[in-house]
Amino acid sequence: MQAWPFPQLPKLPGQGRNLRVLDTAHGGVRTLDLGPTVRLYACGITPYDATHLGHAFTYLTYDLVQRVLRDAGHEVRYVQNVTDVDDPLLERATRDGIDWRDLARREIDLFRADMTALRILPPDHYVGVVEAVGLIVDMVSQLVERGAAYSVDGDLYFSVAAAPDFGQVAHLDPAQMLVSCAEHGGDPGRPGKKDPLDPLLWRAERPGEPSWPSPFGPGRPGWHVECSAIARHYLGATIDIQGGGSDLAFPHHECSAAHAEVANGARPFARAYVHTALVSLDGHKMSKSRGNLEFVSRLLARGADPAAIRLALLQHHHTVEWEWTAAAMPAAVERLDRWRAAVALPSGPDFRPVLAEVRDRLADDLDAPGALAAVDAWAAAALAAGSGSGEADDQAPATVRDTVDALLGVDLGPVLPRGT
Ligand code: 5CA
Ligand code: ZN
Repeated sequence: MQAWPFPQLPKLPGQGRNLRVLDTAHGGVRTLDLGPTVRLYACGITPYDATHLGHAFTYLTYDLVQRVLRDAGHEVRYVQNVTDVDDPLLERATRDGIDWRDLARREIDLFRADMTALRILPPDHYVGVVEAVGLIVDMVSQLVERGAAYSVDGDLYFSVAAAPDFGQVAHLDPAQMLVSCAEHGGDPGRPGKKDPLDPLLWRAERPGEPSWPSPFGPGRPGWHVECSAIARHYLGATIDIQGGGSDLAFPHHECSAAHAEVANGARPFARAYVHTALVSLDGHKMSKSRGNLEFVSRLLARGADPAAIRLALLQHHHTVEWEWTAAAMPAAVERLDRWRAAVALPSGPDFRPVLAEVRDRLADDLDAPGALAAVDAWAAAALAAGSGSGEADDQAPATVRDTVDALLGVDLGPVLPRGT
């Protein structure tokens, strides 16, 4: 399906550093060993409700990853899926009395509009499960051939015992795995399974549910295998970075990796697993199922500047959980005003230290708060000096504006013609 438009990306002087990032599977921050082309996969939305700020924070993480990688001279191939058929989507459509396809279409359109407003770099391939059923059936068939699948009353399950590295993504102990499995769409208590953790690969047709033909009978894909199959088709058997919110580490990324590794015969599935910490509201993780949400579209409808929403998110490190509060927007607007005023000056302090610092901060595990502090310091110095500083550089405002645009994705507005 169609993604959303690619925003402008100014070219900056010089080149950025290699990315160091917290890799969940490795258990620490490390410099990624990347080739000229980096293959990135981020798990996309289940389109049954509008984009909340938690989703936006997660997609901002992979936007920053791409900006840092591109600035360091890499080409990025980026794929994102859409879980456009799954239990929560079907349940919501039934509850609201609308067709599940119409619900998905409406929410995907809204997501695209939100991503465009926030200037999130789009994927090269934006792929819905419905359009990828053939790829998914191929992967499930291979898992069946490899003896890694079995049937429980017609539903196909993957045997985690077939995956030697199962557990190496999230590093949970067995009791934690069971809890997390039950909380995230698994069915550890279902009788007839070989291991309570075995995930569903193919769900046999139920009355009133959408289904597709397959060699294992009509039905629909299980959740985890959609990402393994889509990633393999568009990026190959081994990818560089698998991303998503930290709620996806287990069981989703663990199981997607296990499916891919057994089907492809290549380990590991992803060289690094980058997870975004969850955003809360009213003391709980923002979630569609709980309903404690603040939507990007609602903020925009109330007249919020999308650049200010982006700044409000950038104020947080992607590995630290945080809570959205009403104070976030006024603070971001105030910062945005300061930055806009500073880049509108005819000259300002040398741009090189701030460019170097923003690059270094972002390459160091996407330290967005550190990058904001560097721009704050430059803007404060520029505004304090006004236009009369003897040390001032008349290229600085434009280059800082480009730095903030290219690396942080924040649009500070057009360059004012000289003399205005
Ligand atoms: N379609 C699946 C992935 S294949 C899914 O998890 N969809 S989702 O709509 O529930 O979430 C979309 C993305 O937003 C996921 O990466 C998820 O981890 C992330 N996410 C969900 N809630 C939050 C939150 N409160 N804070 C940060 N990220 C979140
Ligand atoms: Zn996924």
